[in-house]
Amino acid sequence: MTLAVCPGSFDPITLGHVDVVRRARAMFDEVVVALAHNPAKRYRFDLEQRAELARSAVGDLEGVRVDVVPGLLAEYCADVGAVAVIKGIRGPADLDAEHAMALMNRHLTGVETVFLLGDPGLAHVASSLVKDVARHGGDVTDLVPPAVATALSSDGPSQGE
Ligand code: COD
Repeated sequence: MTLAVCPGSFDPITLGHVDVVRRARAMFDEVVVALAHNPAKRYRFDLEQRAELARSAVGDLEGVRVDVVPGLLAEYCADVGAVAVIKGIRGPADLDAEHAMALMNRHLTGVETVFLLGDPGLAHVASSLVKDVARHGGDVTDLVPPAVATALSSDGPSQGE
């Protein structure tokens, strides 16, 4: 049984994230969509909201579950017996940011990172841009799962990034 972890902020989960999760599931027996803390971000949705939106997006996928990382991602991966961290790469900027994290995670516990090139048709889909479009009244229904589109349209004033 092989288990992989797809970590992220998921603030909120987008169709770009879901595409990576689906493709990871095609390669591993089990996939955990793992909400972890990124200290560089201020979240619009709190942890429970982000987890709930992620569950609504991937809950129907067999072998996929949602969990919360309480601390270091590398330690979480060791605890759950993950063979790999999966990261989606939209372009060079993503790879640049992910490179050091992958090396650090391997340094910490030996966990390897597998990079999946994002679907080019979803390369423009970023949680931050989706929030900005929704904040200004734009249509995000073809960028995010339905529950996320609803949450973005009914959500209160933004707390920033
Ligand atoms: N297509 C393909 N991939 C995509 C797309 C898309 N349209 N959109 C996003 N992605 C990818 C991103 O490139 C990233 O790989 C992943 O999806 C998650 O993205 P985000 O933005 O939701 O999440 P991040 O980048 O904020 O997540 C950072 C973590 C929370 C994973 C990181 O900070 C972390 O590991 N924190 C835990 C504490 C820790 O261990 N720190 C030490 C790290 S070395």
